[in-house]
Amino acid sequence: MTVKETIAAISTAHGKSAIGVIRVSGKNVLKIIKDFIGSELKPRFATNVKIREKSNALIDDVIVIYYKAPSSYTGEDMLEIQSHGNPITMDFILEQICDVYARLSKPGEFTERAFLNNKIDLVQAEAIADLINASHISASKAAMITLQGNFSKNIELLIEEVLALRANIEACINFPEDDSPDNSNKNNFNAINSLIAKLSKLIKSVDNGIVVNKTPTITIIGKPNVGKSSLANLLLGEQGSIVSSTPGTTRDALHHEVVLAKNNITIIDTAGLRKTSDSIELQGIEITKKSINTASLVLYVVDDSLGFDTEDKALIAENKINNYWVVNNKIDLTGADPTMIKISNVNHFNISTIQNLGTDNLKKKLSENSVPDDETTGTARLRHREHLKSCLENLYMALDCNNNLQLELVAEELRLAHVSLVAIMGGDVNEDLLDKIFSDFCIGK
Ligand SMILES: Nc1nc2c(ncn2[C@@H]2O[C@H](COP(=O)(O)OP(=O)(O)OP(=O)(O)O)[C@@H](O)[C@H]2O)c(=O)[nH]1
Ligand SMILES: [Mg+2]
Repeated sequence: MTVKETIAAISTAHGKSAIGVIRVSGKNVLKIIKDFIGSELKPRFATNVKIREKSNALIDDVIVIYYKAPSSYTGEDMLEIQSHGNPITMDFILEQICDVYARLSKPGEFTERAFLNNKIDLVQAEAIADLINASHISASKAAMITLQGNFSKNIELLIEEVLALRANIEACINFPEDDSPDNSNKNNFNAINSLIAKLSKLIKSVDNGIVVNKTPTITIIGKPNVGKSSLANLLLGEQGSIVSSTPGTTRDALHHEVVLAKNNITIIDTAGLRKTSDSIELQGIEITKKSINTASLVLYVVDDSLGFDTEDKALIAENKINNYWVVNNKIDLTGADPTMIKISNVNHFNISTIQNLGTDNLKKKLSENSVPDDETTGTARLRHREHLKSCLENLYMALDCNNNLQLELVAEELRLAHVSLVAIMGGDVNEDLLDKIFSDFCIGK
């Protein structure tokens, strides 16, 4: 365990609340308990104490808990002060601590210490951030699965297998006279192939883990003036986008954070798509295309009085939009029924944003379908995928070299495969990567 400077932070969100938590970690914790708290603390027991300033004036009546190293979140001595949740009181207590015993922590520094003190691996540290940032309950359940170490366990098993195979092959290179049957070309082939199969399966679950970890994004597109912004506002529940009868009102992509059936979702209202030579509109259309690429679902809005025509069909095909629903808006003008039907596996909704017709249908279906519900594989990140992909490439290379009876090269490819797997867990991690990962955390975590 490494002992470093003592750090302190307010771990609860800023603002007034019933209770707020101030956290301290490091070698000065015992000194803080003795001099500042002024009371003996039994580890892991909640103790009610009074916090006073130097002049002895009473500042707050709090609960304190001491976590003795290494049985703490960071692996160091830690202190948690549960004060009344007034930011002024909390800042005052924090200042008193930081004046003498500690410095303010950086974002994610408590978790970084947990990682550096081997309490958790890097995948688990990332899962803690995923848990805090989860935008829906499936994402938080998935983050918990990864935090429990399921994904790490799979990587560890792969590392063990790669190491065992490497050891066999290195032995065969160094002692060729020992013609052990374990090192036959066919056995190597089978072992590498089995690793490839396991890795490919893991990459699939990582893909799933990346999707569940992302905030679902619904991008609204369609021709000008069809009611895209009106639909965005309806889902948002307030006027987030300007609505006007002038075609081409929305020019940028407007991101709205919406809560749909207790899930946080991003709605992107766009300039839409259409054939034009106007340079500003062209820029808007480029932004629309980017928003289509990041969407988990596209809502293609049509003015029902004009109908879904060949141009709409062409725009969808040209932009390779696969996961989309059609929304026929303005049915108050056509008298169409506010129904939903499926045509060639695509949902078509008839609605009127102005008269609120069919909109509950659409909202209900969006709530049910816009959030991925397969949390079983845990959360994952692109970083994991990249390492697994390069590991897979090395294994395929190892297979080739094994077919060509180039054992030294097989050993080298397996070494590289091993390096990629270790990197996922945070082995040989450099400071830049640590900074990048932990700077995404909140202060006090
Ligand atoms: N009759 C009727 N008019 C509507 C409905 N929804 C929107 N509109 C009107 O259609 C016009 C365009 O609406 P917007 O929501 O600005 O359409 P848009 O697709 O965002 O338009 P651009 O941003 O210009 O591409 C406005 O005058 C709206 O009041 C509807 O359900 N029925
Ligand atoms: Mg608009």
